[in-house]
Amino acid sequence: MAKKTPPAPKKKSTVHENAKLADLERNRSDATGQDLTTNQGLPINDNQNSLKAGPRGPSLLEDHILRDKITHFDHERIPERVVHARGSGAHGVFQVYEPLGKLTKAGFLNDPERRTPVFVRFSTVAGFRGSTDLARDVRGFAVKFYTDEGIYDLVGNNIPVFFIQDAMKFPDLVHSVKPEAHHEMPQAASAHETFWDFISLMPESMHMIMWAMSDRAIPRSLRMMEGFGVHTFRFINEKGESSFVKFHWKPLLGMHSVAWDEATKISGKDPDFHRRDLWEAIENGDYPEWELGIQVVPAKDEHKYPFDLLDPTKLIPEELVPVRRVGKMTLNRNPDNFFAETEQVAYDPGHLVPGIDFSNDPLLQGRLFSYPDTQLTRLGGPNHHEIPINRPISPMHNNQRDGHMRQTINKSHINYEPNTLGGGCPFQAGMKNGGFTSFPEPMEDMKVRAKSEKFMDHFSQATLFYNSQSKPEQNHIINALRFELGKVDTAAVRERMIGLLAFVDHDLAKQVADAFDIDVPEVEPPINQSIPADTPPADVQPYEETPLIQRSKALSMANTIKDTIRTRRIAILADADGAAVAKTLKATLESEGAMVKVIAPKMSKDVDQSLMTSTSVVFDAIAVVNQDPWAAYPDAKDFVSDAFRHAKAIALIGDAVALFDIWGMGDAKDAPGIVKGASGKAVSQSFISAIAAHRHWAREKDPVTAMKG
Ligand code: HDE
Repeated sequence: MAKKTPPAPKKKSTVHENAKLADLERNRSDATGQDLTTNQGLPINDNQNSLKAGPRGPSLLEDHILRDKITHFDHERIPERVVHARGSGAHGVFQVYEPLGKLTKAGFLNDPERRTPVFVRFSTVAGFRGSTDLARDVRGFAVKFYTDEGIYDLVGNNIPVFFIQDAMKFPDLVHSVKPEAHHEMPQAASAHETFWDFISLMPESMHMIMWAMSDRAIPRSLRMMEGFGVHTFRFINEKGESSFVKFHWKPLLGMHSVAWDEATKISGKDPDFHRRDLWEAIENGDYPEWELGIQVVPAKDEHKYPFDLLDPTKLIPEELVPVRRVGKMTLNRNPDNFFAETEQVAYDPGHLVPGIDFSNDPLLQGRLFSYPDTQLTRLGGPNHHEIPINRPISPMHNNQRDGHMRQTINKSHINYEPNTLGGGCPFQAGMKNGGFTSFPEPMEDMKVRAKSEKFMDHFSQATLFYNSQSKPEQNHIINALRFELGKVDTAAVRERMIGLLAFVDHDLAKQVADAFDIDVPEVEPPINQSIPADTPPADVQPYEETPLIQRSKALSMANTIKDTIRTRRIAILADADGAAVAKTLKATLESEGAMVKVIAPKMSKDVDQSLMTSTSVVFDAIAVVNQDPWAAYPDAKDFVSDAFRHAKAIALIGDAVALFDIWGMGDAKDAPGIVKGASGKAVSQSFISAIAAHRHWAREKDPVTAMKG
């Protein structure tokens, strides 16, 4: 699939980037060449011994140096985020391709020369701050834009829909998925009773469940996942005209995932796998890039679709409203200090700039309250906007004062408005000076606790998602559900889930039920269920003729870019006899942008890792040079058989192919994605194509059928 080349920016201006860098610089501390001091700047003479009444006597309360050190240490931790506690961040820039003035007056979306600084934090939702990166979970994808008109936060996820339709249910959802209240287990996993008990009673979650059980929930890399604003927002242009908009982030490296068995093994071998991958890519200059996409719905079409634009459990199929790619974000700098930047960053969907506004999505409306509220506890008070990572680059003036940890020293005693003593300042900006105005949406209705009728269709898009998956992707969903429900003790919960799945797709329900010997109830299928097998994917039919589209090409990761091995991690197993072959192959793969490690039984010059310290689950592909010495090592067998099980490209060079017979994997040597040749040169081109294809899922076996023999 050809990669779209974005139009080159006319001229690069770094003025805004520099403003943020200078702002952060003022707060950076560098101790190189400096003496140790207390927090008050008192030079410290002895950092080894506390002050005592004699060498064997008790410590003295007067030891202000010990107290200065220990008091600060005692308060080093702040509460972790209630959700999204585990995260990794990076700085970067955003640049729009061409002015979007017809749609929005937002300055950063209108000046292609402006490089707007951004800080992005990716996260998992359910686990604690130290939990594994490879949990089956939604990933947060939160972007803070430091624009000329103030901070704009696009606080999204890597899945375009959500579990629930109304903020009222969020605490229930989160309580159910977090570790259970009595014994605080399991960590970072939805595979437990309380979650599925809740879900089995929430049919509105079924679309999201399809995504969460798909490979989207176990990404290969944070750099290789899509991002979504989820809710419908509004654009407003200079004329005050409004349209609805959904935001997308499209990764230029394509979207890729790992296998579930691999994810569980990575969690043991390298729980920081995603964090490390992001950090290393940026350190190596392989800057992750995403294009910003927008789906725009004119105001007049608000009620045109069979779903409600305000319903966060629905997406707008790209076949109905194409995604227009309007700009590019590049992450180009790792934080200097995890706590100061990644931990203290405070996102808020309520941080808006003129030209962008909310819709009435009831989930979004609830979020507007939650984010600033939670920061009061997490960051300790109302001045968290003064923390360097949260400060806007645009000037900030108002009459708010005081509070915990106030940093700003406001000079005037005039802290009210209107005033004459301060010359009336700070003035209301007014619209002409870029003052923010909400879209004047007409409102007249009864106060009710209710939802619009279109919110009640809980299954059509769950079925659309399932229908749109390739066969291996469908199998992964089935197996994820078998795994998750297999961790549920209460039979009635499992049965309720099978009942809900039957509304999504009868065969899906049947295959999941097969692992538990549950009968699938006969249910009235939703309108677009059980489409004929020969229906081509990505049918585009005008809405007037077909109210619900049946398959969407954009929903399957099988259709993502597969033309590059850039930044892919490749292991070459080669001892001294294979060193020359390894060296040439490594050079060829690196010239294509891959990251290659040579692995031998022992560490030595030209060897990056020993067999003992490495594992194939942290690589995308492996090559084995020669049969010797690998046949003698059980670890080498695990290395290769895992790579085979996880459907990775494997190159067998020289007589390495014999290993498959020695290890009882003889049938496997002719499977897809296995490349054989006498030398590195002989295999390199086919190996590169096999790696670019990412995974060769045709090799997988159905675990339940396999168990049955
Ligand atoms: Fe959040 N969410 N959320 N959320 N969310 C938080 O805010 C909340 C929702 C998302 O890297 C919290 O600062 C409510 C949808 C991300 O710092 C909290 C509801 C989406 C992050 C909160 C939702 C998100 C958060 C916890 C339903 C995708 C991490 C700490 C009404 C569009 C941001 C914090 C970061 C974090 C509340 C639903 C994304 C508790 C009440 C939908 C990426 O305020």
